[in-house]
Amino acid sequence: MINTSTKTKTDASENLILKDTSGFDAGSIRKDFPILNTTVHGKPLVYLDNAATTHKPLVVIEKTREYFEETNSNIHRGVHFLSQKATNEYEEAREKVRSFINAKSLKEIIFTKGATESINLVASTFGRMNINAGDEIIISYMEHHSNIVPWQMLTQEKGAVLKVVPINDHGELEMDKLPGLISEKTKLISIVHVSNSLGTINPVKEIIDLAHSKGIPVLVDGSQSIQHLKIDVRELDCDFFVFSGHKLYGPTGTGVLYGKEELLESMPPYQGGGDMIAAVSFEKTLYNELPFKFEAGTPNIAGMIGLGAAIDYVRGIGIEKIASYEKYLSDYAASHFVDIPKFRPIGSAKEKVSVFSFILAGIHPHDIGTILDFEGIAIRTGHHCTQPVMKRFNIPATARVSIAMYNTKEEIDHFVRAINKVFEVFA
Ligand code: C6P
Repeated sequence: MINTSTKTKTDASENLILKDTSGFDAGSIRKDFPILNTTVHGKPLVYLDNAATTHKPLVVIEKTREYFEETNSNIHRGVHFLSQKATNEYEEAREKVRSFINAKSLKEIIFTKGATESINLVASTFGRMNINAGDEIIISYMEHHSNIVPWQMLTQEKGAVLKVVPINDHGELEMDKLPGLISEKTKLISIVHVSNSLGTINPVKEIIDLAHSKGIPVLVDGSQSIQHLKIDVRELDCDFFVFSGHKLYGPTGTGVLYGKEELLESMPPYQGGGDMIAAVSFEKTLYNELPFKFEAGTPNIAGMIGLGAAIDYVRGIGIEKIASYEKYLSDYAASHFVDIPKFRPIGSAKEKVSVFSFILAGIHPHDIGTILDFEGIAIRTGHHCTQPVMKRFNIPATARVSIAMYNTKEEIDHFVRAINKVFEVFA
């Protein structure tokens, strides 16, 4: 199924897929993603909106279908065969996640419905327990709203203070400002690993080491790093790491909160309900052990099993191979984007993943997106849930191209040609 050798390939979007020279067989990979055969407005789909969500390989689609056809049952509560089968498959998915990010224990892997819920969980539990009036939380200018609003809600509730690490004109953190923002009142640093609107890879290890030297825990939002970089939570030594499964080729409605066991043990539950309890009476409830203490109610069983299949798929290819192909494609894209007239990149960090935000002077990003859509090209336009980034660059929105392992050089060429149509319309 997966073959990383160099070869020429064909499929329904054949005219967009030619021989690539990086040694990574994107053509073979594309065959695993049925949606890539879709046509949009009569044109082959060119999907360059992977930071919003990635498409799902057949193994993920088949795994979830197989679950509903052959297993479908509630977990952790049935003595019958199917319930135990569903429980086993669900817990196998947890082990796949654990091993993928190299967590120490299964107790450290909490399943959620996405990165947003994972951050809200930490804010509502760790945050409510540890942040008091006058305390400080540090985030950055390039956070996704889901790593701003929960902390804003918490600081407002507690009379605490939110401090923000600024970013420079390249869209990099101004790291020299961080030490000055830290004080003895700092109770948490919550920082994005890779920016969804700028593509910047932040030096999270450096931030974690600095924070730990002052006894401050760190949450890393890995929503845009998990699909591009090798993640080792023990090597990073982060206290919390969150991501969404749907950006890692898994189903929507799946997410992960990694937390160090001792921290998770110390935190109160998030939601109350079934499965998170050991014993309930009207007087008192004893909570379940980790990780179940944080997983109230019937979860997205099929989704998490699908995420397990997505992790198997990515591991089968190798995240390093994916990263090096994406780097090759990014370099190719960057070298062609500079030739586009009036092209202004937003985010030109030295360390970047395959995410390109840009504006074309005088043309609204929504118009760019709409015209490209008629060429079969899907990009995202808007503020990307990072309004402070837009404010920092004094723009209302950007157009964003985000590349995944199934994209090709020829798709980038097609995109560059299609941009000419935008200029024709606005001539
Ligand atoms: N970014 C994008 O198009 P959820 O919605 O919970 O799956 O992920 C939230 C989230 C958190 N952090 C970062 C860095 C993200 O990029 C996202 C989701 C999508 O850029 C949708 S706005």
